[in-house]
Amino acid sequence: DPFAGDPPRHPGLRVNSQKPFNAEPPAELLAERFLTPNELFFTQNHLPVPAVEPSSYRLRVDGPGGGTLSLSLAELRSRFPKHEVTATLQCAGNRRSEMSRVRPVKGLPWDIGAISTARWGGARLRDVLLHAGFPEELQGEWHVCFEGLDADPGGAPYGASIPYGRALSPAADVLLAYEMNGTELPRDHGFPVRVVVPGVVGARSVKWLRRVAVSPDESPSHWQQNDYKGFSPCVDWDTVDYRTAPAIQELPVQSAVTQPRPGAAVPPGELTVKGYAWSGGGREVVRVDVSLDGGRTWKVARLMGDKAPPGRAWAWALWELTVPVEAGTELEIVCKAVDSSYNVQPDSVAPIWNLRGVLSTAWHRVRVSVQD
Ligand SMILES: Nc1nc2c(c(=O)[nH]1)N[C@H]1C(S)=C(S)[C@@H](COP(=O)(O)O)O[C@H]1N2
Ligand SMILES: [Mo]
Repeated sequence: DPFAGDPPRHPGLRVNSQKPFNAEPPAELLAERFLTPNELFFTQNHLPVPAVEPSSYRLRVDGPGGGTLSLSLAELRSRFPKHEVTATLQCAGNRRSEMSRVRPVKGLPWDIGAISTARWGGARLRDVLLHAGFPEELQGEWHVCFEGLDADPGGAPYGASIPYGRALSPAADVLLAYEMNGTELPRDHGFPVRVVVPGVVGARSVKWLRRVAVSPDESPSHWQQNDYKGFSPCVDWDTVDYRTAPAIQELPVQSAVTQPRPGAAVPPGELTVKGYAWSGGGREVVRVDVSLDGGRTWKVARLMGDKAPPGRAWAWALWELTVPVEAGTELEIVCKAVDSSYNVQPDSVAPIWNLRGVLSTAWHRVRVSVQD
């Protein structure tokens, strides 16, 4: 069993697949803390978790002149200043289960929890690339490609890439992280070193990082080329051509209600609705609108959390709204967020349906009844 060496996990997680391990925190707990505790942070593994001996770990960085830089964990920690960033990671498949209710899609049935937030600590990718001899800027199209230590049975590693400009930009805060919420990275989250690309789809934040290379082409990995792309609702598995769509990088604006849960019976009196909202590319969430009547009338939720520097809102906003509710009524709670570019979420799922069930960002709807 290639998964026999996987680490133990928290029993409270909602498991979408055991081998490879894919799990999300229960929705009620998701927005209880601004920083998701490590053992509840959602996990998406495509392959078995590699066992890494920290003392023999080396990160290989292919330099510009054909040479390679090899860094031990101790060197990564000591040669580069430690930089800390609070960032939310979201899988492109978050909320996929709502999309499959419109029409079946291929992929794990994530509920609203394929998203979590941590304080990451590590070396800036920028500092490591500059140290390896790369320049601040390169003319033309270049990509920074990452490979993980996890590989499929044919030996192909997990891989992904990001544009060179993002990797080098001091304002983009891309990390080679070795700490998560003040402790070493847990095995499920990439021990000993992972990439963290704030504001970008989780798939590019490569875990168990073994190699960094700069290339005129995007990563040749299956997950860069033939997955994690969006298509029109008219495209099906007979007609899809993955070469025609760009790889997902920055994600669109997203929000969801974490409390109450669908189908709940809530007591009359004061009801507190809670949730999260986040947008990609460092775009701050500027407002969350909440409706209790399916979207006919709206109220503005209270946003919680610290204000981020402009264009660097990497972490989610948690929000709350307390409203009076009457016994015997049925509520259809809806939330929708607005980001700093005034991007909004689409009102329904069908027009954004896609065969892989990614980018599921329609208004989140939760039906509850008010009962004594
Ligand atoms: N090496 C490696 N990195 C990986 C993955 C993987 O399977 N292998 N999964 C990716 C995907 S699709 C996501 S959404 C994030 C999830 O990170 P997490 O498990 O720490 O939440 O890791 C990304 N990095
Ligand atoms: Mo993902």
